[in-house]
Amino acid sequence: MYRLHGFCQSGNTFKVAFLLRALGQPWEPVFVDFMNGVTRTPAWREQANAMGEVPVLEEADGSRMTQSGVILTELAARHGAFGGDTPQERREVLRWLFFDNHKFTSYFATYRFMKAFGPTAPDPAVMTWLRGRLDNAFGIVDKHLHGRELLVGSGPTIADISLCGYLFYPADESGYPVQDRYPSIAAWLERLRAMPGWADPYDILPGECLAPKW
Ligand SMILES: N[C@@H](CCC(=O)N[C@@H](CS)C(=O)NCC(=O)O)C(=O)O
Repeated sequence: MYRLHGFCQSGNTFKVAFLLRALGQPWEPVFVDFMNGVTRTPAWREQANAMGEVPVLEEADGSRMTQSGVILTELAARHGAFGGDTPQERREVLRWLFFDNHKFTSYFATYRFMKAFGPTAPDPAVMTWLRGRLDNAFGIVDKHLHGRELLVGSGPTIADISLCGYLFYPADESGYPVQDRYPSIAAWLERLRAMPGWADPYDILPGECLAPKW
């Protein structure tokens, strides 16, 4: 049984939960009180993840894996699905995982956090800068998905599962108009929503749903 440490607002945690469910692997969630600063405490960093981040995937023997891209890659290889069917596809999957971690999820998650959950009102200049980065990253993904069903190859992969991680949350959390501005991304999200294993993050991950603050 896998134990997935995280919280419901965490799209990075959702990525791992979605894959575990798609693989049909047994898992249970372990709540991490991120909003109250647990991941910043020395004790949590010592015991769970020195990088101070969730998700953390705990294995049956108590060992831990972190970084969603690493976890997704390892689970896909271990369970023989969603990793890409050929060496070329696997390299493409890795390419999208890097893009996601650097530019797609990271800017979107930061923008959404500041808009919905940050301790103080977001600085407009910072939000404007981040929005420019988002426009660039989302434009690239929308163009890539134009005329394609999925990011890589003909079946769903961990590239899809990684990039979609933050895009099933309520639109008012980020205020960024993904559905309206990016038709190919919107259609791709509908396809992923129909995949076995998909669920709303707030239905499967622990913690309280919070109203957007700003
Ligand atoms: N690249 C990491 C990012 C993980 C991440 O940023 N997680 C957030 C919560 S969703 C976090 O723990 N942030 C803590 C921080 O940035 O200090 C991954 O994909 O696992």
